[in-house]
Amino acid sequence: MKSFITTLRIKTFLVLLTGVAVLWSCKSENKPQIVDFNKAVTGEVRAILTDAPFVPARIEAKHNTKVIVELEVIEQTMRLADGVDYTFWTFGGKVPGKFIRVRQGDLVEFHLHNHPDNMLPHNIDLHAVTGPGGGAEASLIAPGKSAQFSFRALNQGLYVYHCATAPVGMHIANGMYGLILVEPLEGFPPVDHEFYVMQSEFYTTGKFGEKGHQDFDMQKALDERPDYVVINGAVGASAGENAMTVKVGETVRLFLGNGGPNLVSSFHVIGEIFDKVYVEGGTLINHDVQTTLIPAGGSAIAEFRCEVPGTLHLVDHSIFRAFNKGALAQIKVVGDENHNVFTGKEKEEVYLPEGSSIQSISSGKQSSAAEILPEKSLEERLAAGKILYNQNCMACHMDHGKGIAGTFPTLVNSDYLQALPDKGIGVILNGLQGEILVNGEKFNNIMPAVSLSDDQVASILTYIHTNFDNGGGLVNSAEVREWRNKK
Ligand code: HEC
Ligand SMILES: [Cu+2]
Repeated sequence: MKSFITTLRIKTFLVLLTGVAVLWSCKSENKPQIVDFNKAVTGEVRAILTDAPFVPARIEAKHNTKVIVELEVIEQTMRLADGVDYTFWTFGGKVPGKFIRVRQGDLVEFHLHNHPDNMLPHNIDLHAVTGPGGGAEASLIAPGKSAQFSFRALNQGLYVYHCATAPVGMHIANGMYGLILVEPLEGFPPVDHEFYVMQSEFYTTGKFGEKGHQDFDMQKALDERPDYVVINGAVGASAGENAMTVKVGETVRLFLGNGGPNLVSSFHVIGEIFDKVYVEGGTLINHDVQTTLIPAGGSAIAEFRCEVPGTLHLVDHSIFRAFNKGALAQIKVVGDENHNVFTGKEKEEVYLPEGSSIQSISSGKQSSAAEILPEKSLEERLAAGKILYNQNCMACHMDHGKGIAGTFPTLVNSDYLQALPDKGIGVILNGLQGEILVNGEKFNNIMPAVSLSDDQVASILTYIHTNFDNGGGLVNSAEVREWRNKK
């Protein structure tokens, strides 16, 4: 009896082992081609294409089919940022280009149209294509022409497509990229929302924010020094009024792409953790990810559930790109608070350990307070004051003295500052604490004393009074010296 059971166990074990081996061989390096491309597809559908941040619904047929894609290249001038225009070259009239959705095994009949008003020839290289140039040679056309080619979507994945007409870099830099999703025939698991989010850079003759029409700057592109790094084609394209919206408790799948042409994106969502990431847009799934890398000409798929309300910021965590070059989008999550997940600020209070008083910050390049320098002209004080402000004050009072509501008072047209008989010398040298009223807004916080020389205080105050709309006026170091001596 015992030996019978043992034999049975061994047999079961062997059967299991064979099963594992079969599975293993499917997963191994030489993954067999699971699409039988000699088998004809049945029926046909016309692909519905969408502009970012929207994603087309999946094709519902149970079997592989012929998917007809019609994509039109349009060269046109559009908004890059407020007051900034750019002549974009587009797949479908927007940047990024239209989102295309097919299934693994589908036959894609692709029609590329080059609008007759365009100036240049264009084509398309889809990374989802198995074939020369991803279709580039097969689709190269002059303005006023159409080209057709077909391909079988052999591999599952989220793929970038782009123009590959010489100079390739320039066609991509001007906006010619988008995403094509090849999903498994049975589809991805259902989620509440799917969004299309694609990063890219623009190289403009003018600096970031410089008004008017901007042209492409080849030298900046060669140097890989973009003025704009944007999500969905323009600064704020999917933020503010155009933010994506979802409800608390809903699940989100982001189809992420990076058109480049040069930079790699460290994609992060401030306030969320990706439950799942399809690494590089392929079939490998990673879990519990904070930041996922999206190569130029590559992709990723990220999924998460929104547990609490608030605004999520989608950024390239190469963070100057997000806050200074435009690489920021938003998802607004609306619904009820869940304090079991996140409480919000429970309280804020002054932190002054016993025996301590207002701290002082000493400036790095401090010249001795006693040192008497010759007085400077207004221009010299403004130039020096700007640099000193940025080093010593901007961290709290923000760029151009804007302040932060409720925490750091504004220095712009400040009635509090203008009413100070010492022009603000005391605030800088002594610090400030206790309740104050600035332009009608109450603050009760602590400003540490900033240790600076007479000359430096004079320059900062001259700058703040003149450039931040406080009535102007030169402050001399003699006044600061006098203030110190009186004390
Ligand atoms: C660590 C943060 C911090 C730094 C650095 C800082 N401040 Fe302040 N500042 C504050 C806070 C907080 C207040 C409000 C204090 C209160 O509530 O009583 C304030 C108040 C002021 C005020 C009066 C209110 C107003 O808006 O007119 C002036 C003027 C001022 N700061 C100037 C400066 C200047 C100039 C510098 C740089 C030399 C500087 N501050 C650096 C935090 C800071
Ligand atoms: Cu092109």
